[in-house]
Amino acid sequence: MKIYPAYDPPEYREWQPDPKVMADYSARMGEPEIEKSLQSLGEQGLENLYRGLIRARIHDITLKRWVRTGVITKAWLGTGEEAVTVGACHALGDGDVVGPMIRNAAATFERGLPMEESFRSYLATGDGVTKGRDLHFGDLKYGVVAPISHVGDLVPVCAGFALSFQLRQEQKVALTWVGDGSTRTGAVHEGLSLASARRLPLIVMVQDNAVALGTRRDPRLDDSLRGMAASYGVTGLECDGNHILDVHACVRQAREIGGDGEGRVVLLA
Ligand SMILES: Cc1ncc(C[n+]2csc(CCOP(=O)(O)OP(=O)(O)O)c2C)c(N)n1
Ligand SMILES: [Mg+2]
Repeated sequence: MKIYPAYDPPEYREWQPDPKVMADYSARMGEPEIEKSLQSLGEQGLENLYRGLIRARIHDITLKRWVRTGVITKAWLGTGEEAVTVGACHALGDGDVVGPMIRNAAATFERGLPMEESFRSYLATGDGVTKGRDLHFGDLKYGVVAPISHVGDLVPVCAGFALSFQLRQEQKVALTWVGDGSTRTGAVHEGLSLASARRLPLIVMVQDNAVALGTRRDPRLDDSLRGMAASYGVTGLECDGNHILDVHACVRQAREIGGDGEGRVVLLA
């Protein structure tokens, strides 16, 4: 039989692990916070993390195939950035709320929505959560806020959720992801300013992939991103966004800070 390139992503043929990446990953393993995450996850938790990574990749492979075979014209993928979404979701508690951008679509199914909802949204079928109206989807039943197309807007929305948790004295946090490019929007500024002033239990994960929709980021933004937490007077943490245990450890810490009433954390990944 023949394997058609449209169905078999070529990047998986003859794939070899990169020894440096593997070594860098392993070198972090003895660190105390990563050790704490390993303890809290246990064997089942680790397997669930792995399942989450695979689910995210399968989701993207499906969408990519659909684009290549003309089923849909465009898809937003999180390929290569799965850890930052999956690791974060697995560090949250049951009642916490997430606001994923479409690159974080995996957050929807890590929080319990069936993966089919993503496909229904892309196909605009009438039986989906958005009833075919939008490919941006979520479901508050699972604590997943649906994004809109405008990048950055989930920050003030999630700050609102965090405010409701604080007012009701609920030990919950709201977490959202924001791309490095999107950190420059007014909405992010507004949401972070509110979270800072009110010490809201909000975790903003800056997903710093050094591109904004394919446009390379100006390196002058590096210092600004690193100084972002300090400039808003919020706690800043940094993790390797490709290291799922490091991501888990950082979000776990951010959540503990939220639970202490200190609230707001900007996490640079
Ligand atoms: C408010 C707003 N301005 C512009 C756009 C168009 N747009 C979509 S994605 C994107 C770049 C986002 O860059 P980044 O936040 O770094 O995300 P990445 O592409 O790296 O995931 C832009 C400008 C938009 N969706 N919303
Ligand atoms: Mg980016």
